[in-house]
Amino acid sequence: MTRMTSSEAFVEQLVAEGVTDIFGIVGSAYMDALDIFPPAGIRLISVAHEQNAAHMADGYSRASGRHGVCIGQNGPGITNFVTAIAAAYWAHSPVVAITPEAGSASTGLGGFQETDQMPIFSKITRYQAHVNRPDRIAEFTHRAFTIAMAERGPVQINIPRDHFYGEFEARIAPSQPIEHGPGAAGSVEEAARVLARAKFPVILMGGGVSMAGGCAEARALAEYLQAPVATSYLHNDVFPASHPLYCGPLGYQGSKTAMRIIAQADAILALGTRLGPFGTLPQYGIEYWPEDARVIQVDSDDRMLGLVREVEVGIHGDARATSVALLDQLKGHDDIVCLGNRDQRLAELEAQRKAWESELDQMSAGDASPISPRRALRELEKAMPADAMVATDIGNVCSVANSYLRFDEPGSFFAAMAFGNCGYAFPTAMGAKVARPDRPSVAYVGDGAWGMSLAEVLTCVREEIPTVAVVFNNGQWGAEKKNQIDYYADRYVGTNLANPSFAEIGRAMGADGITVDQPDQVGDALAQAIASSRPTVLELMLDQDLAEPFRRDALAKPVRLLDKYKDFTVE
Ligand SMILES: Cc1ncc(C[n+]2csc(CCOP(=O)(O)OP(=O)(O)O)c2C)c(N)n1
Ligand SMILES: [Mg+2]
Repeated sequence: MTRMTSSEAFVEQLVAEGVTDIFGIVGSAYMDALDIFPPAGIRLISVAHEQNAAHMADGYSRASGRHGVCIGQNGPGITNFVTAIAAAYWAHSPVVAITPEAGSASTGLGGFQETDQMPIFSKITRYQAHVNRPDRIAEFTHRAFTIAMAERGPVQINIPRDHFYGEFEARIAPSQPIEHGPGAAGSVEEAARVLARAKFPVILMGGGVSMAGGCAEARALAEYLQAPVATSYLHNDVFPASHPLYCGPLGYQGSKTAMRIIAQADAILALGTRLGPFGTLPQYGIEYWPEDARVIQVDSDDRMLGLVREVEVGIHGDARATSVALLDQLKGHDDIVCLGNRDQRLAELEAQRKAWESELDQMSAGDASPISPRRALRELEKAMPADAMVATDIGNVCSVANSYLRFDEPGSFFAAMAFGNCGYAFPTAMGAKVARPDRPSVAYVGDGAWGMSLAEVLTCVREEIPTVAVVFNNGQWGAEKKNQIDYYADRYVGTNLANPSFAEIGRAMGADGITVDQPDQVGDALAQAIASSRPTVLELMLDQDLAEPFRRDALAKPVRLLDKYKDFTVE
């Protein structure tokens, strides 16, 4: 025990948890602690909006495998976090939101910048600590950091601003990593029996595989069975795209190869995926989920087992440890059925892969100006350096990118995941760049969503974070306009955009700005932006072509009963 002030105990605990970077906006509420960030070796990355600070913390954690931390002023600074913490929750990112609160002496009096900060985050965090006494600040901080990583999600440390002051004897705990095991032995044995008997096993790998650091172990299992591997929605980077067993991603704008292969499976090993409902919806008119297949699901969160789809074997285990245990078990089987038909299965995979690639090539061949979205995505794909990290936003063009984003290393793809908020990609790519300055970091963003993010170009310049924003300028909130085209007889309400030059705005903010309207210049422009090591806004002038909408599953043709609205239907 050492005598310290509350701010010192808090900052020392951050140091013990390995914190070196915190994203946020300065505020009086925590200034006493902030004052000693520099001597503690902690950098405050000062941003333009707190939502983006929390997205940056998310990107930082996804790129580094460490905690991402954000902080802001009590009240409005903290409520600005909400959208990004919800996004981190569904991305399973260990983000630590430090939320200074109005002073405890005046709680409930409606003083300055007061709101009850605990209920707001109650459904989007894994753990909430309210620091009820200054002398417990290090203890609560330690607990929050431990749970964020163990349970893979955001946590909140809520600190009444007066609790940064005070003196006491404090103990600083070392950071405490918690390992998950392979799951119950009986379940692993049962799963191995199911896999050994299967004629056409397919492995579906989700984010849990890379979060567990288990990509190599999962790959070894796939190779042993010679089982094709599909990746779950927006987790394209958990298996190497160049591997002969890889089929590509499932879900919206995913790979037809993956869909046509998984449709043939008689057993599915769902590894580190909750089988999210949006990620397994029919696509391209293909009802690919094989309803009769035997399903084994492995997840480190027991609540995910059997949640969305019924499973025959549910294993509460870590994707890495369970892969190792399953492979061990399978090595004890001398009757693995699918090894007998390996050549037919691999030939089928190769045929499906060729068919989908040539379909993609055909769809991506347009050479007009403005550029067709698919051509732009193909050119970006070809020019993307192997070590690049790519974050994608929510929008029509960004979603189509799912078919064109291939990676050989885990920790390379940071999509907006299931919360699906516009404005996710750019700050996330910035956070990733802070975590991994040695790797190029690129965000794909639609022009509508860019309006939510572009202020952070200021941060890129001020804080020297050379992120590349590829802005798809199609003059529309395209993904939503597509619904008005398909369901509302082209009645456009709020979906057309009149844009300035985003490249010029970028330059005015001190970044580089490039506008490209010729398809054959896209790749060079990306290469130039990455090589320059300067924050760059790369604006691509696209045509207004739109792919399939997001939510055919959830929309219906309009019905109007009142006379006044009778024309607002479709034929
Ligand atoms: C914060 C937020 N607001 C609104 C939406 C609804 N939404 C989904 S996609 C989309 C349009 C995106 O337009 P843009 O960024 O220009 O990309 P495009 O679809 O044109 O490629 C909107 C408004 C959302 N997902 N998130
Ligand atoms: Mg757009």
